[in-house]
Amino acid sequence: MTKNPSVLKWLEDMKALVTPDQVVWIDGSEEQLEALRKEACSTGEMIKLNEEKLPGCYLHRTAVNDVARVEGRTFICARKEEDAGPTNHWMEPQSAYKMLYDIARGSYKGRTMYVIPYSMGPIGSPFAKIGVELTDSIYVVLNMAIMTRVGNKVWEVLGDSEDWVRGLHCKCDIDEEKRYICHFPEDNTIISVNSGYGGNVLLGKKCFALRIASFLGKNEGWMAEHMLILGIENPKGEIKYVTAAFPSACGKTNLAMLIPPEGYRKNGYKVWTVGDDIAWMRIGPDGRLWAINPENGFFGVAPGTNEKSNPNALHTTKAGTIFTNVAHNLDDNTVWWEGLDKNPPENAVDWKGNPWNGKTSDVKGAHPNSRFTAPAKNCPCISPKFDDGAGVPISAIIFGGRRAQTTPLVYQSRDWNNGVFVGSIMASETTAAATGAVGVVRRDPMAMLPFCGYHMGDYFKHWIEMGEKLGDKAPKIFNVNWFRLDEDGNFIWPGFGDNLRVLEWIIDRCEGKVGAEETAIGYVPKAEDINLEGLDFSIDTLKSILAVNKDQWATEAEGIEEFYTKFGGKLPAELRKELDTLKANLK
Ligand code: GTP
Ligand code: SPV
Ligand code: MN
Repeated sequence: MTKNPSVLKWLEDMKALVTPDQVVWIDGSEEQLEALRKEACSTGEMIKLNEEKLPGCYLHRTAVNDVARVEGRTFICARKEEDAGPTNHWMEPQSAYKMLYDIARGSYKGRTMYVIPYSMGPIGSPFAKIGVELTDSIYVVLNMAIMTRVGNKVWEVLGDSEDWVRGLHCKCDIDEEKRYICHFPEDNTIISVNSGYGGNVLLGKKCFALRIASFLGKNEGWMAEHMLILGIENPKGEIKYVTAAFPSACGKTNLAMLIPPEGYRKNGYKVWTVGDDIAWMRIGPDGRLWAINPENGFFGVAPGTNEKSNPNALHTTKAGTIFTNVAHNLDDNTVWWEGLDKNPPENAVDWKGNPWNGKTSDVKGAHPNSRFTAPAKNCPCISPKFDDGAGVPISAIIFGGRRAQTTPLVYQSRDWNNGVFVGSIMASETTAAATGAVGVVRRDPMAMLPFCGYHMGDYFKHWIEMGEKLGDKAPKIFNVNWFRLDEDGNFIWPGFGDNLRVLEWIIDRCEGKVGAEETAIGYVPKAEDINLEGLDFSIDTLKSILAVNKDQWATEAEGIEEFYTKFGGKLPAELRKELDTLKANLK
């Protein structure tokens, strides 16, 4: 398969450690993947779904204690503790290797080692990076084959280079007490043990494409971000691309696949999906910021996805998709989740594997973090630029989170550094995407709190420096909040497709076509500049969610002040200055 000495040496070492019965090289062929699907079905690891309704689709259930990322057990193993920074858990690398090897030793006994060569980014793109994942799970192989570009082509591109990321995954016995997701940025290495859940084990995704890649990006002068990428085509056929960073389960997939409201569709607006979770961005030959999506599929949240909220996502999951931890409808061998429709199946099995009647049961059929793994090419609005190794030029960067109050529907930063400040102070209510309490407001800078592979103070500095390099070609920076609640706890803004109304204002601002109101926090739209045509939504309500409440923001500023103390001397002076300006503005 490959004669790459660094790959072969590492493989020999890992084989000696985990002692598999056999080694299978994943070549990327459909025949091999099909044989693995059959094998997984024969052992019960996967269930083949109704071939007529869901061709090529499968259901998998993870262990009940293994349904989300585990931030408390995720480590950055830099040689110096300071390099992991105050927002990451740290372990000294030598003792981490020892502990992990002790857990991994002999764990493939009686099992098969699958060797997965994969490319993050279109193979051969100047943005792309290569990884090799070793796993004892067919489910991981099949998911990686959807989420990344796998197979022999990757070896060809790699040649004898030593520039690739090592990933060892051992399922072991899914023991929570021995679950570790460890990253060694200085060694380009990831080791994940005792889990079988996506974000912990699909090592190309969060582990490589964010934690390791953010570290590489800082050293090499590019950016790896937790961002969707989408293109907005106007009636003249011009396409502008934006990226958006929202924390986990805060609407990236939904915004990336947005269907314009009817009036916009009639006028010829279209939205093109380039990515739904991760963006790698570099300064292009023209001095602008260009982005690719390093992934090849979508690992999306199932609950809440329906014909109204996100028809494109739903359509994307109709073939070649692996569903994880959703309910199994036994009547027609299909799947169901909360929020799919108002007709839950009566004769079903819930995500835990127990018999389940959706009409009478008071427990959920699908886990709130149940997911679909679907090929990007299935998406009806996938961008023609999806496979373009040069990427797409970015006009605007949008930050956002889930805030019941305080943060307006949308505002624009004054300039790049103020925009970095806006990203650094992001806060959002926690979701089911990670284990732990749900609905607690926490600071999540740039939606990267769980994913930044080094000191977050250095990460802020890297953002500031990217802005210096980009100069007047830098994208404009905005913040959005679709999640303001009324007194009864209902979302005020309709969201989903109607978010295009806000994107239109953002694009118009980038082009200098529309004015704004300057406030203490930045530029807020004049209510009449947000197009409400065809929407049953009053301009007064709009004003209420555009308002900047100085008392709430004064409390916010105190919270930011406290949050910033974490970074000590590593907090860039530029951000300190931005906070002082905010406080002065609020006086
Ligand atoms: P990860 O894959 O975890 O990174 O999540 P994500 O950011 O892609 O989130 P996703 O688009 O899957 O949305 C998560 C949840 O937010 C779903 O339950 C959606 O229904 C809900 N959601 C998304 N967009 C909106 C919106 O505009 N308004 C409201 N109210 N809810 C939304
Ligand atoms: C997220 O949690 O942000 C996800 C899903 O996109 S996971 O792959 O689990 O990280
Ligand atoms: Mn995500």
